[in-house]
Amino acid sequence: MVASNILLYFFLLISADLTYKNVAQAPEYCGKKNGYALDDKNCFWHTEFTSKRYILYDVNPPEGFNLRRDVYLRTSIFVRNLSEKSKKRYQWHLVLPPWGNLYHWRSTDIGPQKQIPWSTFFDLESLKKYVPVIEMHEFIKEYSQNSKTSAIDRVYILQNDEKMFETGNFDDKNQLVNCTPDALRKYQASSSGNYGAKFWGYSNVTANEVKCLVYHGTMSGLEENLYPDIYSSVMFDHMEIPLHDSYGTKEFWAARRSMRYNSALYEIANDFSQKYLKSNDSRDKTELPMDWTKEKSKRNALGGPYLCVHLRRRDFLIGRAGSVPTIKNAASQLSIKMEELNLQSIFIATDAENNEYNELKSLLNMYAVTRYTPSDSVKKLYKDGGVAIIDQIICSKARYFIGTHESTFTFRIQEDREIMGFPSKMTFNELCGIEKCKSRSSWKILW
Ligand SMILES: Nc1nc2c(ncn2[C@@H]2O[C@H](COP(=O)(O)OP(=O)(O)O)[C@@H](O)[C@H]2O)c(=O)[nH]1
Ligand SMILES: *[C@@H]1O[C@H](CO)[C@@H](O)[C@H](O)[C@H]1NC(C)=O
Ligand SMILES: *[C@@H]1O[C@H](CO)[C@@H](O)[C@H](O)[C@H]1NC(C)=O
Ligand SMILES: *[C@@H]1O[C@H](CO)[C@@H](O)[C@H](O)[C@H]1NC(C)=O
Ligand SMILES: [Mg+2]
Repeated sequence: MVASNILLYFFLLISADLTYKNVAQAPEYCGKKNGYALDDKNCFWHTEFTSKRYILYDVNPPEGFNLRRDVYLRTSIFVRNLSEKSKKRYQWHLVLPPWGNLYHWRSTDIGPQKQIPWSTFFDLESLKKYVPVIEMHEFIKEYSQNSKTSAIDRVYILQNDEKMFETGNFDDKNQLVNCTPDALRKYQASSSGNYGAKFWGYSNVTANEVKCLVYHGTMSGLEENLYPDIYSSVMFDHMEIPLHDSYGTKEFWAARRSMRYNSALYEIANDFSQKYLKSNDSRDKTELPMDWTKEKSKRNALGGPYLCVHLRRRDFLIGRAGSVPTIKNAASQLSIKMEELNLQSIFIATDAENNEYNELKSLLNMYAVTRYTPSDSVKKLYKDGGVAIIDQIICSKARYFIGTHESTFTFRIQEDREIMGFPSKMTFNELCGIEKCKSRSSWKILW
């Protein structure tokens, strides 16, 4: 075995693509003990010749875009911590799960909305200043090493502790359990014994092992499941389950500040608000340095001369009927605010049906009411996800923002306004629902 390993080592060394960096100094033996032949090529290559380690993750399918952004934050803080702790022994990389098939992405005239890379929505260079991230398509290329598939070493399907409420034991939990057929459905084993075929719809991504893990606790507790001497790639499904270690801390806000959008989306939003909302970054004091690490604490943002409302409808009308207003009631709340602020212009970000939007617009006909409607080419390029971000950017630069109770779409706008330095009272406002106004959260930025 050892002899064949050494031969294999020389073979790989000679044939190695020299652009592949981080080659380890000397081969020892492959540490894998879970049913791998010691000269397994993947094992040998991944764990012995490179210090690169990869964390992949996915989120419960029904979750929306803006909650997924929060799961990214938790995960990015976790991976950055791993890098710092491992002191260069391993180079941890966070693989960005492609975007696709979200419930709210309803447009059918722009082709399938799946396997969308993060660069469509976010600025990868900004993300990389916080933690090393790579897109899924880059991972596949890099990790397959000329073979036809990329096999993730181990996948954990995280599961809630269903018994927690019965037993009243709320201690942290990190326990392997047998997978039920239901949990495994997404990971059907193929004839070759590998799991796969359903990772974001990529037929060339598989997994060597799939484990079910009952988990209760914060992100940092996942570390004990990584075994970086054995595995070079570990994926966690249902990554929405582990909680923030440090919600609202400086660390949280640094990660959040690194989530700049694709610069093309800022340009589209700025063109629109210059044209229709008399907005101008330098006059409105909403400019930020190009590099988020150079940002400084401030509270003097003024914002363009318009009010933005995020009026969340659709599923909120059913699931949270009490905390959203009727259109008539929304109009009256908005008019009162407009008087108070002495503004003429309202920007409406909404997922409402056209008839509701038109009703609102006619009830507010004493003001200039606008919304953003994308051109065909913007929709084709940036999809429903990009159009929603354009709405968020425009709202983030309004003089006054008023959102919808418990909407993560609203929360992300509030965070962007905190980063830009608005006085908090111009940001943390919500429409009152049919029931009385609920108390609202205001998570202020820390520097
Ligand atoms: N363009 C646009 N889309 C919206 C708006 N409000 C909601 N949506 C869409 O509906 C989704 C709402 O889901 P999510 O992001 O989970 O936010 P939440 O459900 O409000 O917490 C967004 O991601 C958008 O796709 C809006 O004001 N403008
Ligand atoms: C990151 O490290 C800090 C400092 O050690 C710790 O307080 C925090 O809980 C860690 N967070 C995560 C997500 O690992
Ligand atoms: C993996 O599959 C995708 C399409 O599903 C394809 O675009 C990509 O080139 C494939 N990559 C490799 C390394 O085979
Ligand atoms: C924005 O405002 C600044 C300062 O008032 C001014 O110098 C600049 O020309 C304005 N830009 C546009 C595009 O109107
Ligand atoms: Mg949602």
